[in-house]
Amino acid sequence: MTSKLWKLAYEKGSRVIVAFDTISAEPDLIAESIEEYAVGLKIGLPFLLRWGSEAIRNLCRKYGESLYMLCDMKLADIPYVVSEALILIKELGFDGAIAHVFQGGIQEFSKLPGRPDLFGLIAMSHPQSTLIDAHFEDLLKAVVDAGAEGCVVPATKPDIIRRARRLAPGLTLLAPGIGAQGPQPGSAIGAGADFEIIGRSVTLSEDPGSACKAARDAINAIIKKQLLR
Ligand code: BMP
Repeated sequence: MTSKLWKLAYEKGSRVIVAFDTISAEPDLIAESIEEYAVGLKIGLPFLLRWGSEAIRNLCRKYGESLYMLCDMKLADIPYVVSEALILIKELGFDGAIAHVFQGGIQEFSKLPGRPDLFGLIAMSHPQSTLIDAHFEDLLKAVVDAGAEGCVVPATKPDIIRRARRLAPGLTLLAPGIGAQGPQPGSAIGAGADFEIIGRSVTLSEDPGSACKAARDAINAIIKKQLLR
């Protein structure tokens, strides 16, 4: 799976997934401005609580062809509840979902028929995530063994990205933490990630379209350099 994500990435020449958590304007306005430059849209819990599930359904309906729709509610529950949530996530129109791995049970909910693409979170970008980071190799193994499509790796910790890339060459690696959390666009791809997740530096920018385009171009310059190497 993840074929839609990769297909759109090649068609649009973009590895940018924009995170909608806190946004500075109507969702539709921002989605429209980044549609051309981003490959996907990641919707988080603050967005759901502020705008509601109908707004999400509308975004999926309107942008679901041109953008890969990724649901990020940080699922971390018993496999039965995660499975229920994954069914509803798919019904809303999402292509993929992020789930935590540390709670155990990914082997079970990854078997759910008709589920969205699954990205297991194996380490986090904030400095305090020491407990989860200490176990990232075990968590990565659980993701691979479960047959999930990919995992979330921290852009702020390139050594973890490099190690994950080496240990799991076939997984799609999504890296959040670009921009507002420090790292420059392109740095996570340079370390081995496949996609960069960018939130505030696009969504709170005065011109989200230009900010997204600039990130896309910076990432593409790094990819070009890698190809020429
Ligand atoms: P921002 O670029 O505004 O920091 O947003 C980053 C996004 O990536 C947020 O949606 C956040 O939930 C997510 N994220 C993260 O920042 N670090 C992680 O380790 C995992 C995430 O999913």
